[in-house]
Amino acid sequence: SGLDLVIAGGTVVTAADSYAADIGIRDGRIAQIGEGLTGADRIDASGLLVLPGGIDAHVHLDQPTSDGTVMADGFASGTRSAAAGGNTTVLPFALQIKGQSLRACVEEYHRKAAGNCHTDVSFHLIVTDPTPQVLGQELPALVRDGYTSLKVFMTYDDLVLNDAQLLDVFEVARRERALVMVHAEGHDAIKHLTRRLEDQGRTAPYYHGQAHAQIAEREATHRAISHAQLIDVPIVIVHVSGRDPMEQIQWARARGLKVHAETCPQYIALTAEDLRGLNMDFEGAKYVCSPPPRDADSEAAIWQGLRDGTFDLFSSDHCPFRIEGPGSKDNPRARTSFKWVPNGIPGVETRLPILFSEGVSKGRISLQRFVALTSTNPARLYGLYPQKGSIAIGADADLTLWDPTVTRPICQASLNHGCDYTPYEGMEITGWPVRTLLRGRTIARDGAPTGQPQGGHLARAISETFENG
Ligand code: DUC
Ligand code: ZN
Ligand code: ZN
Ligand code: ZN
Repeated sequence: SGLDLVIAGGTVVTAADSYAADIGIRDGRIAQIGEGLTGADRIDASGLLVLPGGIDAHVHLDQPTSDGTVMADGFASGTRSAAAGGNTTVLPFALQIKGQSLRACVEEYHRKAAGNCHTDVSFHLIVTDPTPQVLGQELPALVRDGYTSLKVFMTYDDLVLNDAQLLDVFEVARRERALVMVHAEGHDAIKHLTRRLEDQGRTAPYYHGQAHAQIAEREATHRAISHAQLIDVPIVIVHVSGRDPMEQIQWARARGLKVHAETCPQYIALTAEDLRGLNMDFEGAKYVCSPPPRDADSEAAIWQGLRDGTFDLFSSDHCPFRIEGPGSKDNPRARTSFKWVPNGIPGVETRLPILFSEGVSKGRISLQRFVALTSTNPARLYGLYPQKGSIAIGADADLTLWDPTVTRPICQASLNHGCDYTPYEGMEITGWPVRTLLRGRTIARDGAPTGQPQGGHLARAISETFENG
């Protein structure tokens, strides 16, 4: 048969079904699916699920910050961590610094990634400076080169776009068929609440959660939706934290608008209470991310949305900062106010285990939904399907072998990221990845990365969301 490798005796799981079958791999692609296959090499997958490799469509690696803090993962450690956690592709961001050409920005991130990637990668652009040159020339050219998605921010002093700029970017995105991801939090409302809290001496990390109120997220979500409706362009609302912004997304969908939505592990596994730390102390900084985790009601809403299709995507929003040492969350200014605590938490390695354990093992979502949210939908929405995100003849042999029975806690000591803590320390997880294969080659086993970096950069097609309707 000329197969290089057979994954034998496992249960193949896709977004549509589950069935017992062997998978035959040749030249890094899936060449056969069937019974009794033989090849030069063989992996026994009996008792295991065989999933399309995880695609984490929202990770931050090696991004500079404006305040001297340092991201804890570059492309080497970030993609090692991703591989160990069952992922074969990650989509990090290429962050445009104001004044920088978008092309120069992309080339800089290619240099950072080159030779370091254990998974495949593909960059989303972050547009912070939508000059006529960027909108008229650079963005269209980059979309044609396979950078078919971009992110815009509605908050942060050095990233925020005003409404006029958002509309300008949406217009170009419509014309070029680029998918826009929106960070929807209202900048002025957050700044107002921050000042009030600081005036009252409420400066502990806990108050980050109050400053980044869900109302501000809801308002910005609706504003983004309205602007997208004016321009008639699809958007993705990323890192949706709770019930209020979800209602805006459902409102839009009920009117036939193409508003896609992403949520993240922190909104099902953490709450605002975690930001209290031990006793309103700096320990709470371990959980500071934006939007912040909410309450039990929002968590229930998120689960409902994961089930009913409100959410297309479940991504990590991996944005790691160490909790100790130079460049970490714990810096002198951060001790004076929550507003200086860098926003972000690690999660690329724990995303799949958390959703599997809390979702599939606890009976909240089906295996098919798990695969759709973590691999197939991100591939479809971001122009990687069917090369990625599927188990089908001709697809890349990106596979994750999963043991649904093993139970052990999440533990920082066994993670591969560059961060010095996990916000999920001690969380009991049932169901772990045991082997990750990228184009037929093993890149991780039993939670440990293996071998040299073999990942490459993927030029992406136009998002499927532009194809129909
Ligand atoms: N937005 C993100 O997408 N990640 C981390 C912080 C933020 O504001
Ligand atoms: Zn964001
Ligand atoms: Zn993010
Ligand atoms: Zn531990």
